[in-house]
Parts: sequence; C-alpha cells; structure tokens
Amino acid sequence: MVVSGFPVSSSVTECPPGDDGMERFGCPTPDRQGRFHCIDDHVLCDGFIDCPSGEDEERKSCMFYKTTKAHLDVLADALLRWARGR
Ligand SMILES: [Ca+2]
Repeated sequence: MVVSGFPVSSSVTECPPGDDGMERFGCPTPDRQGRFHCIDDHVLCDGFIDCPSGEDEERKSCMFYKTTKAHLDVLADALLRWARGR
C-alpha cells in the first residue's frame, strides 16, 4: 500500500478527455503490466479503488477533495438562492 497522496510528476500520463468531454486523471502509478490508467473524475473518492495502488481513494486527498466539493456545493446553492430571491 503506497501512502503518497497525488504526487505531481512529469511521468504521469496525459489523459485525453472522456467520450463525454469530461476531464480525466492519470493514476500516478502503473499497474503490473506497466500501463498507466486514466480515470474519470467522478470515480475519484467514490469508495472503490480504480487506480492500481488505490491513489484515487487516498484518504488525505479525498478529505481535501470532498471538503472542497462540499464547500463549492454550498456556495452554488447560496448563489442559486440569491439569484432566485431577486
Ligand atoms: Ca475510486
């Protein structure tokens, strides 16, 4: 088990966008065949390991990711209410 977060490295594969145009992320470590996996952003921190070493479910990164996302959701909600209330 590698506990390293999401290291920023030039060796990480560039991932083309998915069929739906969504951004995709390259796993920082290759699988046993030496291939780097690309994952959709909606599988980040979804409770299932998608990267060979489980980096997409790494606890610290997910805490930050989920906190940021929850914060953005609250902001978006407040904006919507403000826009409707005018
Ligand atoms: Ca996942």
